Amino acid sequence: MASMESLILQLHEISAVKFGNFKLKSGISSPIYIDLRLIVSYPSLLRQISQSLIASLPPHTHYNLVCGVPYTALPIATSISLDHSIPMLMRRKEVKDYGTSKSIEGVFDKGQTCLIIEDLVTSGASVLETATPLRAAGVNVTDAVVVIDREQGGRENLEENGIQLHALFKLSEMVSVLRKKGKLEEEMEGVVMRFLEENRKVAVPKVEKVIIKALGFQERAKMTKNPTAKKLFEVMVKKESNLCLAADVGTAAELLDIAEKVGPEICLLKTHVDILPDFTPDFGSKLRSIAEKHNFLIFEDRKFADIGNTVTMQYEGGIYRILEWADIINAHIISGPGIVDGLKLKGLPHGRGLLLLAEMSSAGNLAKGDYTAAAVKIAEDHSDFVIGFISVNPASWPGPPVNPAFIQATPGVQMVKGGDALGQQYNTPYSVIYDRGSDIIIVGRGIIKAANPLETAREYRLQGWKAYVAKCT
Ligand code: S5P
Repeated sequence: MASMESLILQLHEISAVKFGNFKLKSGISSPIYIDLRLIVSYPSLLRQISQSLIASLPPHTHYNLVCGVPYTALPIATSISLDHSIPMLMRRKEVKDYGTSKSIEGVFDKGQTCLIIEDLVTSGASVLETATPLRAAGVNVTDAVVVIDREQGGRENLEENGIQLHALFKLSEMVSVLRKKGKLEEEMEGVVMRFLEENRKVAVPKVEKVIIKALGFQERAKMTKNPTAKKLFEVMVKKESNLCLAADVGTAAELLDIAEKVGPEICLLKTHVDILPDFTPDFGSKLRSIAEKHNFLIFEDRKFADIGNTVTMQYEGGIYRILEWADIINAHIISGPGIVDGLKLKGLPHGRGLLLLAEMSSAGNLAKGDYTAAAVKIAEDHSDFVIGFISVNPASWPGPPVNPAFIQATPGVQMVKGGDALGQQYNTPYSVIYDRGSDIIIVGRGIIKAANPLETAREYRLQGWKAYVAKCT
């Protein structure tokens, strides 16, 4: 197998790497230009690159099809296909309205997994342009392999869309090899490295929201770093339920009673433990045994809002000892990221998860715009502990799509749109899940005030699940 150094030198030798001032597809000017189209004229190098690409994949990488991003990667994909006897697919570049079968050439079955081959990744947009019609046709796309990673956000953008990027080498590695071998002046090396530093992140086009919507809970369970989030995704799939019951009843006894009744229908049970006049220290263990029996998780809607140091005590101590029994808690971000650090200090060692209030359901609330964006940023910075958001309309959030590892849970849900006398606003399960892009419906009075809570919970579960399934197909 050719070494990375040898490949880089050969690419330099054929002038596939140039230094100067160039305009890239993404619109930015670059002091370095890489043109791998040239490798079709050097069959030995083409073969060495193709073989090295496959050798660079982690051993567990699963795929039974390959597809090159047109046009530069087509010969590379062909070479891989021939060398490894892996069937190839081709995406037609000319077909703009993806989703029609005509955009993919080749034979495949739904559920097969396709490895995307690309020459160069900047923002990751080209890989996504190929992944989108493949996914729309029912082919899984989990990995992409690329000759050169320009290190400008492509890896992160692809990861957010459920694609792991593998690169033969990074642009910075290429530059330092060329410098070491005397092929690049020190000054130019500095210019290129500065450019890389200044252009770390290139945003990806918005169209990819479509992919996120289509991603199922099963796939998303694999993307999260948090064990509680993983479990929640798995419970949802197993029980075909994205229903969270807001168990806002008058006493602990009633709460345990409704948890026992409605347990089979829900993935999550939300408590406000401080409203229970008959709370006793064994409440947590009683609720946990019901949760284990019916396979749901427990979410204490404590809405922590203080500074980091205070919330550590509120989370662990007092009479409620929330840390002991609640799988999930939530917090406002009004006090800044320190609140997450504080809660994480206690929660992470127990494998617990945190939802951030990115939006609220009540009329006239202030959680919008920059505040919502700040919640997303804090969540990204703490994705080991933050498992998602309390949100109302995540589909309308500006900026790049939110990482699908995050779970969106939405309160203010009833069978008919409306509200209560104190500012609560309701949307229907279908609109919350399908139109507004949420994952979980949080339903309180819609169920607990119903004549038959069990039957009503079942109805909410079916409606919520139907909307989720519709969104994935
Ligand atoms: O913005 C919010 C956030 C939450 S967690 N709006 C909300 O209504 N909630 C909670 O969801 C609220 O505290 C209550 O427990 C539940 C909604 O209850 P319902 O009876 O209106 O369905």
